[in-house]
Amino acid sequence: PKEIFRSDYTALPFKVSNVSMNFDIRDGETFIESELTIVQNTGEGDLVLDGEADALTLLSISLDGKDLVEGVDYSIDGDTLTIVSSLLPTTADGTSVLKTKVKVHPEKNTQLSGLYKSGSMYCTQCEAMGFRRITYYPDRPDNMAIFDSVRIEADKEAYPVLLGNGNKLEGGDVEGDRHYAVWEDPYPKPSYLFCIVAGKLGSVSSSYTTVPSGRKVHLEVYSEPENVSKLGHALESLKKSMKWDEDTFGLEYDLDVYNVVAVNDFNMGAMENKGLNVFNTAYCLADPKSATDLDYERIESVIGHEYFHNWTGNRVTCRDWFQLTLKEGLTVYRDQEFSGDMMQSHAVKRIEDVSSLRGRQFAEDAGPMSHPVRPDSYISMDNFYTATVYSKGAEVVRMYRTLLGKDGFRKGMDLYFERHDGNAVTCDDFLSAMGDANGVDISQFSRWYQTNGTPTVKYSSKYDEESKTYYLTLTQESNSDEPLLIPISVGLLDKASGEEVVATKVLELKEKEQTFEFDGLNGDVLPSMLRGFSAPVKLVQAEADASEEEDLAFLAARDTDGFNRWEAGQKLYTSLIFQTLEGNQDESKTLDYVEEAFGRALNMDGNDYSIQAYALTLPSESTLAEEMTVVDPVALHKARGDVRESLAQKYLSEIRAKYDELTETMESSGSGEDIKLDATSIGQRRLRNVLLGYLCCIKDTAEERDAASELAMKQFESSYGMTDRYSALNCLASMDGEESVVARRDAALQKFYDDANGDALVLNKWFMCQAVADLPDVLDRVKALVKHPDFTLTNPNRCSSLISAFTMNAAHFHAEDGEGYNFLGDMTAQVDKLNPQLSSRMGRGLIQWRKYSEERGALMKEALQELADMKPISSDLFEVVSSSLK
Ligand code: DPP
Ligand code: ZN
Repeated sequence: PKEIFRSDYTALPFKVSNVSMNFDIRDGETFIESELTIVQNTGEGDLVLDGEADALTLLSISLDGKDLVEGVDYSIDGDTLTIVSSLLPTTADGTSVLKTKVKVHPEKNTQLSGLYKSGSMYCTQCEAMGFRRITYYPDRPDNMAIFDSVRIEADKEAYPVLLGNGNKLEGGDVEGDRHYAVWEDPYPKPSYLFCIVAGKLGSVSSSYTTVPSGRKVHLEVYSEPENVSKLGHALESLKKSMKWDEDTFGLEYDLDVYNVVAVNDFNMGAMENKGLNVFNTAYCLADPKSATDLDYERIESVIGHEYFHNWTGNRVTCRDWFQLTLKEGLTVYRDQEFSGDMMQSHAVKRIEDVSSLRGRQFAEDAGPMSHPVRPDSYISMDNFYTATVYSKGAEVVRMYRTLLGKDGFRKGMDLYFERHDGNAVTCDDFLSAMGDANGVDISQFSRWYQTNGTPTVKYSSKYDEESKTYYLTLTQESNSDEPLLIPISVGLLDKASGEEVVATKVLELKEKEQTFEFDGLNGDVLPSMLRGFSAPVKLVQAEADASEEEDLAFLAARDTDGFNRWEAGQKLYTSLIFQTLEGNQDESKTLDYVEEAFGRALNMDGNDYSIQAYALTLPSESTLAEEMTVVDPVALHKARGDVRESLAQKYLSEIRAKYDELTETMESSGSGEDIKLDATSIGQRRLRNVLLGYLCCIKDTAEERDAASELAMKQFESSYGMTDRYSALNCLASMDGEESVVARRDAALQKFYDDANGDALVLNKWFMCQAVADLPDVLDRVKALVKHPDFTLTNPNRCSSLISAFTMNAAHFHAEDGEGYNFLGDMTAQVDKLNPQLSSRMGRGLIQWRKYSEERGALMKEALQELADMKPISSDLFEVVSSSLK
């Protein structure tokens, strides 16, 4: 496998300006003709077309009407086809027309890249490098071409719907019970945004009129016919996204049609193909009986994400794949803001996003696959659709917003589009637009693009009584030799009164060390640091002082910043969990502070139910693991569980009273079949399920186990909506012991399975809740489920819902005998033969071996080595595995 470097970028000598294609879809094979108009770009070099040898059979090739001869006019070497440059245009305005015809086998394409078959439909996935599995082409994003005409022909009865990018030009019948459609996309686009779909599809449709242009856009969301009743939420979310982008960034949609197709077998969440998005069914289909609140929220945010790509990604795209964060970081930032607006709570959204960043991206950045948001090299680009490029990339964009302010950020966005619409550009271009639009030099900020790892910011402070001045000293440490530009949002609270005396202020940390002064104060203050998590860093107090936890307790109660109130509580929980882990909890006052914070959260007034739920939730094991030098997942799981149980015991009656009160409120507001999706209803369910979790973690005695399983069973049986039902099932799935308890667990699992009635997304949930269950024999259960008739390795959702879910079940996956590692290794090896994008994701479960004890690390390495020695191995998996064995 070959490593590609960012520094090696060169512009194309020749490029394709216009494309016409014809897809002739037949049973078992599809014939694809392409007509490419070739023009000079730099003119220096050969015309090299990408075409994957394993996928394409070349049937004919001609240039300007003349058949080309292999070895004379062109040559094929591995996955490229090179045309002798003397045959090509010699002037800047000359053109040549290259025609090729290839044959592909979509039915056999288990990689789900290029043209493939999912269930009864044909669809394509071209990002990042799938188009080279469809035809010979300069398959890189800086070749933006106009696809004048894409004709699709197929059997009329089996594939009545034929879709392409852009607008439909014409359609009609063809001899032999076949039919065709021709699509045209007037906007220049890179090949990764190409898409066709053919299938027997149902749909829902609507329209949206853009503002201010008044363009009437036809919106249509498609799926297999049996799922049509679950498409409404996606359609509504699309309209909300369109309006939000107009209101927030002045960006309008630019075609007359916007189609979305839900596909069951899909490697990603969704794909922003121009005018024809393809969605993983898990991010598109929803009804109250099958989808949780989280599913609904995720659909809205991913619909938003793909829609927002139309400007940040499609109209302005990436010059090369190293720039992926240019479109993904920016678009994730946009979808986060959209969701925050839709939820009417940016604090809730921020808590969720930061939790995910810490739980996933921080770990990635500390491991062998650590890379800057703009990587310097790759073997397989598919491996760089990472938490770093996406989530940390979004944090990088958020920092521009924090540094430049709302209006400054908008000015930067406007200039970015003004300069680059229709072009393929770089992260540097984005930075320049942000700086130039605001007349500021932010070149120092570019270091964020080239620095991997999570920086640490340390702070220390002192208050000078005499001058009534507070001095805050910040230092930074990172993998960058030169200091980063880090926005640190700070507020100050008066220690005596608890009032906020300095409102949120953005400090620009530009040096390795810097002291900021706040004068005119009335007395000593407490800083509320890094408000709203203003930078993706680890914040630590320089000298831990005796009052640190007292200060956290104060902030957990008094901070005016919703995110930081939550954060202070999380730090207290973390401290208690680590003390429990180390067995030295006794002398400290931490327990008092934690109980105080927990009790206060439990009795919070008002109806900010989601905030309340998150304030009562302990940090996840993956977030906690980030703070340990050597991770012992079994001990960590136990310590966290002990803290959880002790809180549940201490507050048992209050938790139960609150749970019952919420049950009553929800019933009287007419929950039943009418599942409401407003923030209050979602928050109530979220809180009640957190409380159920506490009530069900008390299970030391037979009576306690019986009571817990009875309560969970009651919720399971009485709830109509999936959120409450699935929460209850998750509690039940981890219950063990007496016959009555086991009987309830098994009955609930059976009922859930039966009620699913074959619904793929509900079955995924059924597999997942068993994979993450806290049962001593969970691995045996998972192995048995691999043999279940509904299990398959060919569907990424199904595979992940069992195998990847199990690897998240850290205490069991990391069992000391190493069986979890062997199991993952075996499964990964099998999947690698089918779908390398999926196997390389699975293989990541093993690569962090340096984080664990010597014994565990050695066992993980053994499993990795077996994968590394496998022949053949995909380059995707090879890159991941070898990175960690270096
Ligand atoms: N479809 C994926 C996304 O939207 C990759 N572009 O993030
Ligand atoms: Zn994206």
